Amino acid sequence: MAIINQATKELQVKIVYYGPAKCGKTTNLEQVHSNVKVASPENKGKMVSLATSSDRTLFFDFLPIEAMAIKGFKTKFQLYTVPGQVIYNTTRQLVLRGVDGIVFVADSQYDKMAENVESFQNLTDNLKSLKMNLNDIPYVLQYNKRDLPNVAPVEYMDFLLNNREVQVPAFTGSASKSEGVFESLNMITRLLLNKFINESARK
Ligand SMILES: Nc1nc2c(ncn2[C@@H]2O[C@H](COP(=O)(O)OP(=O)(O)OP(=O)(O)O)[C@@H](O)[C@H]2O)c(=O)[nH]1
Ligand SMILES: [Mg+2]
Repeated sequence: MAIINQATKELQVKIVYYGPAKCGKTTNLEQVHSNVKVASPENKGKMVSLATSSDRTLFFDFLPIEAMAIKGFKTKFQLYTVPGQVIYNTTRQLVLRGVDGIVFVADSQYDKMAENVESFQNLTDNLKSLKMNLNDIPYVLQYNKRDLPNVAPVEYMDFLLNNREVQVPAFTGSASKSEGVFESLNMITRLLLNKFINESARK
């Protein structure tokens, strides 16, 4: 649930990057952190990462971004990644708490399809355990690592990961070259802000 502070006119939104181990979630946040354009430098938050020595996320990465004012509200996006390694499921559940929007990052390499599907299933299971449902949460898909030679066709990845009743926006990307990173982030923020505007219009 987005945090709306009527007193300070602030809207705080939590976006979680989810996906299997080494699919490129941390890389997405690093690219956003290096390339995001903000009105003034103090609007650019510090990126906090808790990683093992081999750069695997141990707990999560966190990057706050202050964005434009909308309907008189200052919007603050908090970007988080989960640790993709299967063993860290409790941490994934913790990071998912209070999530508003999700960028599901999939690894496009053919031999990662089973891990992608497993991670997507793990996402829906973890949301269920938090009494949330993916149908109610805006999310986008990012088919990452398209620069590698052994990638699966987009249609096949759509078939595996974007086969729910309502199809969601899916982007191809190479996060390490910053491709697809802002396309995914812009779309999820647009979906979230539309939801906020629609909900506040109904009140
Ligand atoms: N070739 C290629 N490599 C990438 C791409 N995106 C990320 N990588 C590399 O993949 C490796 C894993 O990336 P991370 O961003 O650490 O992956 P992660 O999803 O955060 O992994 P966990 O924290 O273990 O869940 C790193 O060596 C990245 O440089 C990409 O688009 N293409
Ligand atoms: Mg990581």
